[in-house]
Amino acid sequence: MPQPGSESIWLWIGTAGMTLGMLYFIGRGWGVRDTEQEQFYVITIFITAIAAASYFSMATGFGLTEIEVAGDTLDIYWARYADWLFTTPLLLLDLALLARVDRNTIATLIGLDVFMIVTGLVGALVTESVAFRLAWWGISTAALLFLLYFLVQGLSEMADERPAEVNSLVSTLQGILVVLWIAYPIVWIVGTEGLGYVPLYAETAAFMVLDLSAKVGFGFVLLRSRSVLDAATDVQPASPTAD
Ligand code: RET
Repeated sequence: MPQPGSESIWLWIGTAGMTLGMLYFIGRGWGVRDTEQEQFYVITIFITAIAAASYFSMATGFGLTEIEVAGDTLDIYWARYADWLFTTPLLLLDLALLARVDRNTIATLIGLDVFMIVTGLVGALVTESVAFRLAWWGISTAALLFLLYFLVQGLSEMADERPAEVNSLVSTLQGILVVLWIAYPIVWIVGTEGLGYVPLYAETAAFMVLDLSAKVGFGFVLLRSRSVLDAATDVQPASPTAD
């Protein structure tokens, strides 16, 4: 089994950050009794738990493999994709449930998301040629762009029907998600999986910062305000004259 190099420092920081995030969300969710609110805690706790396990597997070398491409040896952290395969649909579900988007939109988003991660993994593991790797990156990035388009469109359709403070939380989370998710294919293409402009050490640091922001940062913003979650899970549709 190949062992991580000096980049393991970032993987250990990732393990610690995800674990602390998970414990924080467990602590915050402890007293919550409302079943609809509980689902946001359960989803967000699972997101950080899966990521903590994935980071631990990468830091200890289990989540790492080596491949040969055009005479070069590449270190591929495959465990990232295993993590993302489960956690990115859960992140979308968090946001979709908050905005109460319809089932078809949720299914479309999750379908595109799984397609994006699986084609990204294929791109990372292809050994025949660099051109084929880049082609898979293009396929995966196309899926991401469709996903973001349907997300923004689906959320804006729901916007009018939700209380104002819920709308504002949804749009903050949407902004965080769009900006962070677009950075992933950029790090991949400039990093060791793609064109190799950025070494593995810096790439691992960049993914760690992105992962912590997209999971712990996102979860923190989502679960920070009880009153907004109360409004989001209120069965009464909001009316502008209610108070
Ligand atoms: C890959 C491969 C290259 C093309 C694209 C990718 C997109 C990855 C994304 C990952 C998001 C991860 C999150 C993790 C949370 O911690 C797979 C790098 C488009 C969008 C949000």
